Amino acid sequence: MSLRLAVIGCGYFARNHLHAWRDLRGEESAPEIAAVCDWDVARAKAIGDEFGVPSFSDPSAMLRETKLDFVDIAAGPAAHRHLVEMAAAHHLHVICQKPLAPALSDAIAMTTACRNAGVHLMVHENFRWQAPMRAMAAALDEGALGRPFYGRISFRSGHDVYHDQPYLRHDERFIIADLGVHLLDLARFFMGEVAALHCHTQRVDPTIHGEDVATIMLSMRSGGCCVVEASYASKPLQEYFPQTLVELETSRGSLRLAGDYELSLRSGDQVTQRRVAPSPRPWFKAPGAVVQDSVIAIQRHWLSCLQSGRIPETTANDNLHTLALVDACYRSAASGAVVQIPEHLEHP
Ligand code: NAD
Ligand code: 89V
Repeated sequence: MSLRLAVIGCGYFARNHLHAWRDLRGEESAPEIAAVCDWDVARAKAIGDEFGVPSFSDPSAMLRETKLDFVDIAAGPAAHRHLVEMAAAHHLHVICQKPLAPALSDAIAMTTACRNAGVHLMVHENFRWQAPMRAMAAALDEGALGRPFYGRISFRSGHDVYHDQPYLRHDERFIIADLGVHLLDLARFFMGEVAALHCHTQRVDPTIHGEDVATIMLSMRSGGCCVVEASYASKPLQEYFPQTLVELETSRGSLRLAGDYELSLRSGDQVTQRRVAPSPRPWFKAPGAVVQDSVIAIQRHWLSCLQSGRIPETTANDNLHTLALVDACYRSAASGAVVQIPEHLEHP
């Protein structure tokens, strides 16, 4: 069955969504892009013309006038709550970009609105869908490596991220809210839930408003620990933007994802190495291939869940645990204290 969707928000990242939906048309799920919408009329029209679909500048008019199964929200975080609640009022399922909302309380309200409307709400949390991350998770799932007791998840770059995303210069909460959210999700993906954390932040570039460096130490409920590092102020010897580097030590081995997708695995005394690079597509733009490829993977997952009735991996409900960590990081950075993470989130 082909599912009809509309993309709301036609800015920098939406192009990846649209290309991925278009490529997925060739697969069994065969989604149909029914419309696009951006309150910037020219932007909506340009992207609508490019992808051969009707464009709207008013989301509510689009939802009234278009037959849809779900909405794909690629607008900025400040618009997410309003748009998600509008889609839920039209009884439409929603996939929404990260961060789900600027504040945890908004994310909780959105989760509740979708649950009450009986629709699925999944967060477009794509880093865990990067090809090398799936390969690492598959190696852990095989069981021979045992459980991870130490992790290091590192994204340190000097790339000019402000060129494509100028709004990041103005965010009071910057690198943890925008990029850390991906890395904290990866930490949960590989190592489970967090019991406590400590976070140190810096603003190295004085011309931006928020923090551009964060170093986070997570104490996991399993007893393990994980260091999460994010920096846009680094001048690394080798620039790997937008690759995330990962090291995991487990009870019976170790895994290391180095630059250029080089994945090394030690299991017992055996060491193996392979390259897990994304498969190229004509619309990928260097150096973003690994991220663009993960957009296809997460959108494929969403379609397959909607069609089969399976629960997606990063439901809004699941993502509240990641957002609670984002919130805790800012509290820890402000106070200097270790912040305990409650096992159960208090929400209606
Ligand atoms: P952008 O500013 O380039 O584009 C957002 C667009 O949404 C703009 O064109 C704006 O006019 C439109 N918009 C905002 N509110 C709207 C509303 N209420 N109705 C209709 N249109 C509206 O931003 P971007 O860089 O494309 O980022 C969009 C989202 O994608 C953000 O949440 C960002 O964090 C996320 N993002 C995710 C990744 C990833 O890898 N997952 C990468 C980059 C950006
Ligand atoms: O994935 C993102 O959210 C992007 C980037 C990796 C550049 O920070 O904003």
